Amino acid sequence: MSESTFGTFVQEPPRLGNQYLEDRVLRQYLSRALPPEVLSGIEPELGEMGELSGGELYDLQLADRVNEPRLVRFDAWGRRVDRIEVTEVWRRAERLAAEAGVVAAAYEAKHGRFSRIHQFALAYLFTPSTDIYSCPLAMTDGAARTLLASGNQELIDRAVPHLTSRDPETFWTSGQWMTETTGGSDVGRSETVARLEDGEWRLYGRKWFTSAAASEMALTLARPEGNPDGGRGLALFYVECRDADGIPRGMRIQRLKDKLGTRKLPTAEIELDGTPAKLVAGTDHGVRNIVPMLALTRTWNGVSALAYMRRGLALARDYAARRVAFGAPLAEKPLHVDTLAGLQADFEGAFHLVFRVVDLLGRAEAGELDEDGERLLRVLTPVMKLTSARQSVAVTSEVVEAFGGAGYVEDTGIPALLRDAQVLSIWEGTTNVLALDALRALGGAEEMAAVWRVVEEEARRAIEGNGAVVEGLADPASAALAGLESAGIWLREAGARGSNAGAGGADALEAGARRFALTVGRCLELALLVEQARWSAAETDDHRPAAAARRLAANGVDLILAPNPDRLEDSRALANDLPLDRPEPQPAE
Ligand code: MFK
Repeated sequence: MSESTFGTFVQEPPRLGNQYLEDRVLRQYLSRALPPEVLSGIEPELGEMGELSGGELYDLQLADRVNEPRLVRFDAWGRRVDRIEVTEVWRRAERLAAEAGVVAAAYEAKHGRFSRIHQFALAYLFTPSTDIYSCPLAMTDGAARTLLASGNQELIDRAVPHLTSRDPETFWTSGQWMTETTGGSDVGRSETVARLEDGEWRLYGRKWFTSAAASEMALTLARPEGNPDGGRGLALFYVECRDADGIPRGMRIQRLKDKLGTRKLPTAEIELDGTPAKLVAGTDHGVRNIVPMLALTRTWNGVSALAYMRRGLALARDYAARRVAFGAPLAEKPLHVDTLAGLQADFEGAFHLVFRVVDLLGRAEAGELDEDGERLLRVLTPVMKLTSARQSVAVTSEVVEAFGGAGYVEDTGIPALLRDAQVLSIWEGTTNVLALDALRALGGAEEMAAVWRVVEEEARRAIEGNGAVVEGLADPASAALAGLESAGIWLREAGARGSNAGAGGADALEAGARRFALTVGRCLELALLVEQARWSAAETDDHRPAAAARRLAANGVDLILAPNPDRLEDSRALANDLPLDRPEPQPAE
């Protein structure tokens, strides 16, 4: 049979090179943020990780695409084993993560206050080619930090050397079991109880979303019998999940979740039925005691949000150079160019906000952050997490579209980017819960002004820097400051009304929290991008960060709508589709 002469065109797929060497944004940031001797010390590792990420690991990821983790409940002879079999990428990722020190680098602290930048640069390169293996690593990092903060020497000696090991044979990952059927956000409603039986704590309850359920240990919350309701009545517990034969200790894995994305990540429902556990830090205040873990996992979330944006844009950019339509490569088509430029600007802004938090975290851990720095880190952590996560979902959605129909087809590997990014705005606190956390971080009426001053000073520091003027940065700089000013006005006015809960003031404060937090996030992104743009223009004669700043300003950074009590009524009517009273006639101006 002769070959068909129809349909002979075959599109070349997008390709990736060394993901460190090709990443201008990361490399320029590191050149600015790190002393030259630190940069030259870590560059070989970053180059190796970049090579793996764009080469062998990426190929393996595509080849392993259809495999998913499996729960094996029984062995051949009927013994309940509840074993989770993970995918080939995960097995490779676990060894690589240990050997490359993707968690360990932060705890070895070879580079002092720059150690977190070192670690998270590795994590950022590792993440997009390892099928969300960053999830167990994030929780592992968070567990190590939480145990260290607890001062519980027995548990520190027992677990931290495993969590921070570079030896794959001794490396452990940790779970973080918080979510129950009663609430993923309102953790204080947890129903799991802890009973002291023969001098040992045992847990009884059901954990409804336990990510990376194949981990060796977990930190979890349970209510010691007799404790009051709410988060204060919970205690933080340490659990070693399996015995020497690999059988779960006093628990059953009921099933793995069938999720929209992160399908390589075994997320389980676990029934705790007498699980042996140890108290980490007293018999109450469990929510407060797990906070160090949340701060770390939220930072990992931001870094992962960047990693997904960067991977999507790298693929879309390469594809645009190969794909011809209407007589020219997409890379030459003005509308496609305009679309990619808008996405790149959002990515660059997010990059600098996330890495500013990483930088502050490293300084805090090295004991080099003053009180204002601590305030800034506290408030920027939720702001960074929620802003970058929303951007990652938006950017990866556009990346799918940038491939046309091919982006919608599974075996290109593109749809998984969007599906996996979608979780980033949900787990570790949804956008709305984190917006409320940002308000919590701003403190009560007295403290608010002091914390807000620190946020404004951060923007001014970034924008004004050494005072060097760079052509073309005046407009983005004023857009960032004007947006923050409008956020500050909102905060003062809504904050004042918020203290008057009887007049619906508290509702108005809560209703505006998301717009407020996103405005703060985007304005700080722009200010920090201006800072990078000034440095890049002066030190490397590279004017692309300045172009990104101009474009981010044009994308829009101010989402505040003037606080207006009537809007609450509008929202209630719209959200619940309820009748709305005719508005009172407004007096003529
Ligand atoms: C790739 C990246 C991977 C990331 C890993 C993904 C793994 C996925 C696993 C999960 O998703 S685990 C589930 C994650 N769940 C959450 O993040 C819960 C979201 N909900 C919240 O964050 C709520 O705001 C919270 C549970 C904290 C509310 O609980 P409560 O009991 O109503 O808290 P409350 O009373 O407001 O605060 C208790 C204490 O903690 C207070 O301190 P005090 O006791 O001293 O007064 C708070 O100030 C403090 N606190 C709360 N949040 C804080 C905080 N302190 C510092 N930072 C925070 N963020």
